[in-house]
Amino acid sequence: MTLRSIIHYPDNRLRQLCPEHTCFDDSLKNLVSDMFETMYHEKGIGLSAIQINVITRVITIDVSKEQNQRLTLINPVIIDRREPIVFDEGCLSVPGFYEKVDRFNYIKYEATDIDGNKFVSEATELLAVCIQHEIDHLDGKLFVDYLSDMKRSKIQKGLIKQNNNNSDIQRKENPYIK
Ligand code: QAP
Ligand code: CO
Repeated sequence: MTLRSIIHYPDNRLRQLCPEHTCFDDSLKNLVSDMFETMYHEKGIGLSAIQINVITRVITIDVSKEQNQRLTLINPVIIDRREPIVFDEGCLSVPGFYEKVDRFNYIKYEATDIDGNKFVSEATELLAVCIQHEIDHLDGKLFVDYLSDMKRSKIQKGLIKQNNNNSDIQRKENPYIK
């Protein structure tokens, strides 16, 4: 188990279209275990592999209060959606910002589990919204894309400031930042 670092908006690496995941082996189990560890550590309810710079269609979710109901979705596809709702969303890649987004309150979806078995399931409310949000990540999409230009640029400005202030990587690699 290893904590991985999360890529923050507006990093362009979050804009890639992730290809289907094809290999159901120990390296997948290792990836999923690192994703849960990182997600719990950062107090998240959902994480997509692309957020830790692994470009493949793998998602980890746990929306339970006790943080003990792990859901791993590989190559998930929504096959039915009903009941539009507006949901106040955040994202581990957009830390500190929350905005209302149009989603669906019910989805039916298919996915593959960690052992490579395909299944169909349904979700409502927070879990349904979380799955919609995470599948967007796999297509290079972020919740900020649904916002007005003004709201999005305010968030972008705030995060660029944050990233410059607290990034050890930038400090080490960029001699111009003191
Ligand atoms: C996506 O988001 C989601 O800003 C998962 O400072 C969010 O886990 C789906 C988080 C809401 C449905 C509804 C965000 C943690 C976690 C932050 C997350 C932060 C710390 C976000
Ligand atoms: Co997110």
